Amino acid sequence: MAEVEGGCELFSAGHRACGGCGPALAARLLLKATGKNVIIAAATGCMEVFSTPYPETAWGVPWIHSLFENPAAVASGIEASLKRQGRTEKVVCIGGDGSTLDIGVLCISGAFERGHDITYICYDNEAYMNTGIQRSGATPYGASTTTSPAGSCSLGNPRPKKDMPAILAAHGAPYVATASIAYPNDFVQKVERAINTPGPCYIQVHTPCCTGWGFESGETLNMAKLAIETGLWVNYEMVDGRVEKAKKVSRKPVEEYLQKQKRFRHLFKPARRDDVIAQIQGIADANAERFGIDIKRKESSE
Ligand SMILES: Cc1ncc(C[n+]2csc(CCOP(=O)(O)OP(=O)(O)O)c2C)c(N)n1
Ligand code: SF4
Repeated sequence: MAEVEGGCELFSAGHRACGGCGPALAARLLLKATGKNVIIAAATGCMEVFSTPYPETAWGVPWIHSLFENPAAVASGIEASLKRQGRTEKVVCIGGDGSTLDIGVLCISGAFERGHDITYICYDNEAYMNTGIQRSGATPYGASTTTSPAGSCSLGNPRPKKDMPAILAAHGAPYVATASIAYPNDFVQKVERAINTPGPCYIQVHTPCCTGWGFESGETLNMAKLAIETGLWVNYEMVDGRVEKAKKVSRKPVEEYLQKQKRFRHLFKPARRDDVIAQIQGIADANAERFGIDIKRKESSE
């Protein structure tokens, strides 16, 4: 692990993220994994805004921002140029879930189909946070956002999360993984593996947003951990399209996660919506089945 360079974090403190921001921690961990020999292509979004208010920057490595939908195209050009010059820098894209799962899909698909040697990191805070908490393709079923507001005619977001890892695995990506800031060493190791795997690689890291989800800023890591413990987020690796490793858990009921966040408050007040909570439990159960994450209790010998 590159850890720190000359006693300094490569992603420095003093940026303008909310206290307890999950994506800010992901950026710090990302640069611990890459070290200095990297060029970052960044999308528009919270991370770009809080980390690079001109003329300041928190990034202690070369960093370029263009348009919301563009980082994969920009990274493709950088990678092709570096290859031609015989240079060794790694090329890493970083974008939020709105940029990655919705608006940037065309450029990402093109970069992966062409086989560029890049690593794409999506920090998944499950909505378009920078512009005021609009739903994205990664917003979970039942969450209230400003464009899927819960009310008398709506139970919140009506669609499940889009399966972006599977979409990019289907492009022939040699390495695709999910990670969580609740398990920092695992995330760092996955970034190291991705940047050292030739070809286009993808990591989607779960990064709770205290402001958009509605929980206390000191609870960010607990929220990330609960997502995994309930099975609503699964940490796994896919090599050449096959799931190789998924983190096993003794699952908790999804309620323990939902009731701690304002975006799901309407499922508990003014009246409990057991039907919707059961549907969300069904999503966690399906995840557990698909990835085989349940730690089985020992059968009684009697
Ligand atoms: C093509 C385009 N559409 C919309 C915007 C406005 N915009 C800027 S940031 C942003 C939200 C970004 O959401 P996400 O990618 O999820 O990152 P987050 O803010 O959550 O970190 C939007 C919609 C834009 N800059 N460009
Ligand atoms: S709104 Fe969310 S993602 Fe944006 S800086 Fe605040 S905590 Fe971070």
